[in-house]
Amino acid sequence: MKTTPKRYLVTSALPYANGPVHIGHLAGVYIPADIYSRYLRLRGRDVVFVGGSDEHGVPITIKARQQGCTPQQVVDKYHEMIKKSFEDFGISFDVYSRTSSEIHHKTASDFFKKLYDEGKLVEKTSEQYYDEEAGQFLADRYIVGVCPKCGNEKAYGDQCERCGSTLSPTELINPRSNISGSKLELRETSHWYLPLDKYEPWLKQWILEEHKEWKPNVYGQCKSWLDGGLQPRAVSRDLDWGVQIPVEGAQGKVLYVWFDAPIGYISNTIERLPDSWEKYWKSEDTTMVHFIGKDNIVFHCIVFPCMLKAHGGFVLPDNVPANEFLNLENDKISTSAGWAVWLHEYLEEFPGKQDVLRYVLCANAPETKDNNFTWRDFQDRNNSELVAILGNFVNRAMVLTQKYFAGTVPQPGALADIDRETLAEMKAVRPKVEECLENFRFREALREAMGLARTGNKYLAETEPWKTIKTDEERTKTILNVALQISASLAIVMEPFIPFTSEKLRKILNADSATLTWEALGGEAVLPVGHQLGEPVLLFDKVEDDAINSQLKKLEEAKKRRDAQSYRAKPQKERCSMEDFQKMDIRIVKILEAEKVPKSKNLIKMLVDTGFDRRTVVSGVAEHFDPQTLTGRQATMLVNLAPRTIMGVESQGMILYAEGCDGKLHLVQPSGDGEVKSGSPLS
Ligand code: B3M
Ligand code: ZN
Repeated sequence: MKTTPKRYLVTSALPYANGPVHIGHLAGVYIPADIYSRYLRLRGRDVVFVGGSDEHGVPITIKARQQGCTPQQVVDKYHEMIKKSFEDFGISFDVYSRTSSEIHHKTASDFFKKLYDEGKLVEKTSEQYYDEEAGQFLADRYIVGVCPKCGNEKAYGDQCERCGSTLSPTELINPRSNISGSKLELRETSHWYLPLDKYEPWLKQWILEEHKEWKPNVYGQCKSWLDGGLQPRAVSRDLDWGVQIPVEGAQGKVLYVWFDAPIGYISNTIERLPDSWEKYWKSEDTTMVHFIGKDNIVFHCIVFPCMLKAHGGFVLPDNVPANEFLNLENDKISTSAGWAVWLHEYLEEFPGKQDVLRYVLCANAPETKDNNFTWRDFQDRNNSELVAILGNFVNRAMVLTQKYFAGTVPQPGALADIDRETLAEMKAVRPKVEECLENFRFREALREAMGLARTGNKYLAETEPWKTIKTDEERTKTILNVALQISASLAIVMEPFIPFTSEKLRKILNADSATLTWEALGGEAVLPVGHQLGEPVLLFDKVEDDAINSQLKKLEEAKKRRDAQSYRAKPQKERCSMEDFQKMDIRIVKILEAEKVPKSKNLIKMLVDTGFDRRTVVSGVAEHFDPQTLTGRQATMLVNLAPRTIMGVESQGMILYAEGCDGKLHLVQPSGDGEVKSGSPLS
């Protein structure tokens, strides 16, 4: 008798709808969640894979203010954009909805109301900073002031980024609003708190004793939170964007975004399955798994479970396989600094190559530690793994069968040792991949799956059917039969990881997913003898250097913009008198010739037209300019500087340069209407 299939509720963090999604999101959360869900479905399990946009919270209101539109307009724009990116990358959500939906507002509001009515929340009054100009209380992040520890003038209400200290807004000296810039006043306000401290003994038992199998990074973070002792957490905010608090006298207060967002998992399930959602959320035999990034661990392992426990009747997560972070070219991915690879841009630049990114991000997933995405690695993995191993193997098997046996699966004869060994390796793939996937080891699972393509490649290289065909047609039939069975197994095992390729491969093999089932994986006769194959087309193509260089160039430009954003002007020098200034004769000049001073490292010798004479100046700027690019250009020069001899050349004056954000020097030139002639003085 078959056991009842298990039921799975797979959730993936709801991205904030205040910007597009990038490779960090995909690698950390959505690819593993999608692989897992696809795998479960292939195994015939009952799965609901839930996603959606997180549309509340202060950052969205700030973005709306900056862009001069409403928060709803902000989330409408990004929700659509994010949803499309996920669809484009084959993230197979059963539902992708949003927290501004009516059903979510109702679900979250009812959830709060139940806790409130049952006295599970504590009401407390405290003083918080209020920005009169913006007409709102400010979240810690939006308060800036002087750090009491290091004197940094731009420390935030929760942290000083210069010295790293954790702060509270009231510790800041001279606090100001980061929104309006105005001074702040302390005002009394009351909020509802979830008394996490009361749940501490239960959490310790549930996590530290009963979930020792959780990933070490997740378990470790929970342990350190629990060891540090939990405090009550406010679940409401003074804000006009979010889920209204359903209590009389609570006008102008909404649920804290981290209270309503995880309830979004429930609302979205209700939206998709209005009649059967409870089966998933409320029966003990549901396995619930939350896919998240490491910054969300406390909310999913501590806060949300306490909310569910306080409410009662809901299942708790069985596992929270949180990932670490993905860096980009050795730097932290940052939306605000533009240091990211956005999914929609990737698809414009690499159309049809979703699977290449899926493959690279899974092969390199930040499962146990922060990891790094580099464009060179992307190119390498595409060219030397996808093209050279997987694509090449399938193509050889197909093309040879086409050539020798008119594209039909040949009848195998007696098996040689190498055939038996190879088939045994093929058979061993399924249990290995299953074991990895059941335990959230996605990189290793992909490596095992890819191992089958390596096995296939090696098999063809050793059996050389292109040679045997000349002397032994029967042997060739056996070899190609084995190679085609391996290709069929590859189509099956690759489906969770690179589903677009898997589909392409099914077409090439002219076999559908009713034949290529998970149970068939590793089978020796999945493609029956005489089966007519489809047309061989290449699964992957090479990524050329040009494409990679242009991505690197794009990042280089982003870096320049980022440097410009974070540029801080140096403090002013000591004061000088008008007299001091008037001693200096500064003129617009024209550079007539420029060349490097022989044997010097950094000197350029220039002949300049000052308007009243021609003379030689020397500047130590060879690392900033190619001399040729200076010729013919206007510049600014201190003409009455006492001459100096540098490396045997007399310099009669000094050209002035402006320093760019990146430290590079620029000529200072007149701009505006009309011509400024050589010799024109600065005044
Ligand atoms: N939106 C934070 C994040 O994107 C938050 C996740 C909510 S999951 C319920 O990192
Ligand atoms: Zn500081």
